[in-house]
Amino acid sequence: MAIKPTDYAQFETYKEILSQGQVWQTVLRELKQSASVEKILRIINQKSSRLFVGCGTSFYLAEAAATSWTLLTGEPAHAVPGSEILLYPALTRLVAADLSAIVISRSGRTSEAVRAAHVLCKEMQIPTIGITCAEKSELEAECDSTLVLKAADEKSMVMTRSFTSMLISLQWLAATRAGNAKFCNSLEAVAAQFAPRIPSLAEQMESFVDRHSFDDYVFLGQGPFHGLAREAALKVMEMSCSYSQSFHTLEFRHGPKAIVTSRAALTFFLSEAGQQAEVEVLEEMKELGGITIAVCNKAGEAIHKASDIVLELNVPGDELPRLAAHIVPSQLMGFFTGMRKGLNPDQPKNLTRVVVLD
Ligand code: F1P
Repeated sequence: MAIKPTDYAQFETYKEILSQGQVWQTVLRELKQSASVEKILRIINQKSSRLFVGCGTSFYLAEAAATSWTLLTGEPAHAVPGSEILLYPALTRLVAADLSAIVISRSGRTSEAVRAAHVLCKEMQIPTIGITCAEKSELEAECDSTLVLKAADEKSMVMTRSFTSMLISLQWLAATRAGNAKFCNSLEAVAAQFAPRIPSLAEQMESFVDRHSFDDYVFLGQGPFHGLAREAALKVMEMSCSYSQSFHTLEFRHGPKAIVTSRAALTFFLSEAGQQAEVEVLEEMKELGGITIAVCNKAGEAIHKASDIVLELNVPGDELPRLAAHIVPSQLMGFFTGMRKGLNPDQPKNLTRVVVLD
């Protein structure tokens, strides 16, 4: 039985995806008024390099935040999953003297994230802050200070607005650290301008998903878009139980393109910095017979010609402040693909909201 668009509103995941522009505005307003921001920046600034840590979506968020941090501040930053800190502590201990750490967890309860925060903060004496959407969490108890984004919390199992909200908050912190007030204003402008765009992106994606059927999903992005590509692959995997992978865009030529057929959905996160080189890959994959999906701010003729669908954000200004908005079409792809397969994206198979280990 066909589902009417109004019926989607009964799904928490759908409501949370659509709420993103509004929630970002609240999160940014609260950040500006937050009493803890000054302390958090003082802790982060004690050292010269940053380590971002998380699990699952929060790890891909760590990757996007680390690249954003370096681009905004010029400071070295990298990301690892919480498990790396636990299983290979020597890799972090070697560079610990220069590090401050940012541990990310929506729930603040994921065992690997909480234990990683403990090892970093209490055992390695690395200045450590947490970022979460939950109040009074186990994570908070292990960190020197914690930023809590209550407005971004979710009922859903799958992380959508918590991912984007924590990403823009970390970009906001980096820009504040760099004294870049213009960037902070741009984040607010993006939140306001993108909010009314989401329903039309949803309509576009719903109709695309209805008209296609795929065996493989691939997500491609470079620089700050690579973390987004990994998160996009996870969204489609979690919500639709589909086989889904991610690569750096130009890496796709080096072997992975072997899977390209008309049953492979290839999503390109097109940056402005690397667009010419990325569009060349897009054109080649179209030639090979893949179904191509372009996510970009504004598409020119070449992108339209080489794409089966173009999802334009249409938000004026620089690229980095609108980074988070680029993930929304893939969140919608995961949701509609899951619905079309008869799954309930609010209750993904085999998943729990938090992975808590004994
Ligand atoms: C992280 C996470 C989610 C994933 C799954 C289990 O949670 O790995 O990304 O979708 O539901 O939890 P958190 O540490 O950010 O709360």
